[in-house]
Amino acid sequence: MIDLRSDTVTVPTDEMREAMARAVVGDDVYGEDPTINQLEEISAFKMGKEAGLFIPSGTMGNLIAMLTHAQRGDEAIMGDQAHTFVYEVGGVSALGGIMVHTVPNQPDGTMKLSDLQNAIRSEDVHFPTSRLIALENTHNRCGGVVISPEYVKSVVALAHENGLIVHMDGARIFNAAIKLGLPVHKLVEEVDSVTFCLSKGLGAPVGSVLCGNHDFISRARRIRKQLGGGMRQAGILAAAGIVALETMVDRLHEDHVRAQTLADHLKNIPCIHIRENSPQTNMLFIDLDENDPRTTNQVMEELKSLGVLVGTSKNRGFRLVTHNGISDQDIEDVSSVFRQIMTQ
Ligand code: TLP
Repeated sequence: MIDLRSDTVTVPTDEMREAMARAVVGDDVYGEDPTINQLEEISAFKMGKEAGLFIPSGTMGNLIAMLTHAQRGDEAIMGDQAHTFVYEVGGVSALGGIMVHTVPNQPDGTMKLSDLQNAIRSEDVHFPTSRLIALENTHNRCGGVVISPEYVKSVVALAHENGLIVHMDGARIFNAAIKLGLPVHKLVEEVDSVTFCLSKGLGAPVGSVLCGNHDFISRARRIRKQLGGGMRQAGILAAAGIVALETMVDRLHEDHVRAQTLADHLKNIPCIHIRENSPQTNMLFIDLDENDPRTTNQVMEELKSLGVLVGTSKNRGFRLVTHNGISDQDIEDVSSVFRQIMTQ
């Protein structure tokens, strides 16, 4: 099977497995796992923040960040296509009593500054308190698109002027940094907190890291424990994360090139439309022509029967994600399979 459903399907490299076997571990709830401490330090340094916190998943990282920044009845402003709004099971509201206030995401993944400004509540006894703005980079549902540091800066300026905090869901922030050719800290230097994932394009089996200042991270540590996310000898997982940061960042460029090659092949196939702006990083979004009589599910099943797994996207769309498990030959094979089923 050639699995293009997500970069979450990557498996640990041999080097990660060796590091996992050798990892020195301790009880992390006591702060005594040296490998986790090392991962947190490396992560904070890379993000240009004071401290880091190892978290089981990106979803829990975003949840912990928002529960730490906001109280029950506060409002979190985010895009209507944000992962935190669409794909996180409403956790911030269900578990934190935080109201979500969405504003439209533009096709480039940004939100208009005027929409953000209008979403910020004035001081009034009737209103919830606007507490934070959440950003996402790369932006998943908008096509794996890259958000520029200049835009982030303008959102943070607006937020801080109004007393709001900014959290960045940087699940794939390293893809954005590689695409822009900038050190990753340049993409997050203004934000108050950032989560990034080790278990997507970077290939580690488990884990994300939340970074911010010392005070925020010590409060986040308590919330992680409250949610049941305090892990014990999880240095065995952090060891893979360290290898991921050391060996897997620069190769993300290969995933971006392969996504572009796939787009170049597929654009010549009848009834396939490459979505505008796609691909910018490792996600290619395509749409099935409305004249094709098949449903996306039918096409997905046909692809599967020929050994190709893809994800679906809104309307008649598919998401194809390149990652460490996808080779140049796989790209050629996937293109042939698409050609076969679209021209039969
Ligand atoms: N995204 C997954 C699915 O949940 C959709 C995927 O396959 O892309 N932020 C962003 C921007 C993400 O794309 C994801 C995962 C997360 C957070 C959550 O990470 P995990 O899966 O570790 O909870």
